[in-house]
Amino acid sequence: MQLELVCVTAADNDVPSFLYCMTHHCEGDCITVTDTNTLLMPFTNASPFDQVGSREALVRLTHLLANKVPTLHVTPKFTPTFSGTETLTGDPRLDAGYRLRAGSAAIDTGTPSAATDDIDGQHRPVGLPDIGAEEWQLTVFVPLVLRDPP
Ligand SMILES: [Ca+2]
Repeated sequence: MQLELVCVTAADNDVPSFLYCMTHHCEGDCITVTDTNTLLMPFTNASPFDQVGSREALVRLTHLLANKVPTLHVTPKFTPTFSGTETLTGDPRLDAGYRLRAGSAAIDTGTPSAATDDIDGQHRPVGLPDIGAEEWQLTVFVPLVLRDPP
């Protein structure tokens, strides 16, 4: 079984874990989880991995931004193979709508991925890829004054 997650934002959920994997439910002998540019906050742990039988798990994490996630992986019965782990910490500075704000640790800290649009349907990346569902874009409001001609 293959599970690929790209540019996910998971925040303020009322559950302790983002992703629970149990190889007992896999077809075949292995589960492969590829997780790229994911933003998590807060969770007790990011990914518990459990096993029944002799099946194996491969976990590829690339550019995970974890904020208030004290334990990334819990492996109660076996040790999956982790590769490409590149975990970042920092404040994602999400607003009430879970959008990135200026100064976010997620801005320009991701890696190129298959995602070509963000959650708002806007093209991504802008500059370097961002972590999470949204690609932050600087918005400048310019005052407009209209007058009647003299
Ligand atoms: Ca960017």
